[in-house]
Amino acid sequence: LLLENALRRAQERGQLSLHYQPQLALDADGDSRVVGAEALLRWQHPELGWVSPAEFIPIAEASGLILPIGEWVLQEALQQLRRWDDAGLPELSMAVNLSAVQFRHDDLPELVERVLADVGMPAERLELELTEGAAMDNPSVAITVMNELHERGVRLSIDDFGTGYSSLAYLKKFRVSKLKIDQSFVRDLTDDAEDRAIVDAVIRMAGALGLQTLAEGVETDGQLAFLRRQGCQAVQGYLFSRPLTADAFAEFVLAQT
Ligand code: G
Ligand code: G
Ligand code: MN
Ligand code: NA
Repeated sequence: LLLENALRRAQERGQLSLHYQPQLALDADGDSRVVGAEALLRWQHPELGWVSPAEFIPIAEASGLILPIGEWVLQEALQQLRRWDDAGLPELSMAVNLSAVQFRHDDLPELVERVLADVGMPAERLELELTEGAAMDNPSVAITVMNELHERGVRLSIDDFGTGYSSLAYLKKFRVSKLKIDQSFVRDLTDDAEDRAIVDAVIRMAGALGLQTLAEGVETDGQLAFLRRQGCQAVQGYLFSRPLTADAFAEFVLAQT
């Protein structure tokens, strides 16, 4: 409860911020280039220091605070995208994490449309990340919401893919454009034949269903080489960069070109 009250004040006191982790496309010629950012929420409390999202997101969800916080995240991330455009960065996409609570909320498609319009950002530049749990919670509602977001031009990806209990039957019905392969499958890729088999199967299945794949938690050249060979389209991880402040992210992107 103490943490909940602190979190309630965090937003108005400017203790929340976003960090951005580069997402890179793997080109056919063996190159990689930054094509997007994932916005990751950070909370710096004056006494507690940095509070981990793993700790405060569940509190934000249980208390309903995730709705105003989530709206702030969406707005801030899209405004940042505009600032990067103005600073001459290439046209990037912005990935924003959605919690199940936000996804279930009636207003989500209208809210997303309104924030995009306020910031003046085309819907195609935004990608919303949803976990399997959030989608499978109520699959028929999920399908409706996904369709409404799709009609507005917003893309959806399934986050932490393979760790939840999404049924393959639903994957066919869900309007998603990308599977983010969970870092738990990527971590031991070079020594674990089973993880290699799983990642290979996910990439092939995604290809057959017309979905993109992005592997998370890529930390080594060996992992990258395997992913590239299997046809994974995009990667994210410490091998390239940790989540960065907005300014550091801009420097990172400008340094590669
Ligand atoms: O950045 P880090 O690894 O500490 O993030 C931990 C978890 O918090 C991840 O599962 C991530 O998806 C989640 N998370 C980070 N930012 C947000 C956000 O803005 N909204 C929601 N719902 N979850 C977030
Ligand atoms: O659940 P979600 O994928 O949204 O959360 C991503 C989390 O993974 C972030 O907290 C981010 O800091 C973390 N992360 C990103 N890249 C790596 C990586 O290469 N290795 C590890 N261990 N964690 C990573
Ligand atoms: Mn994510
Ligand atoms: Na993830």
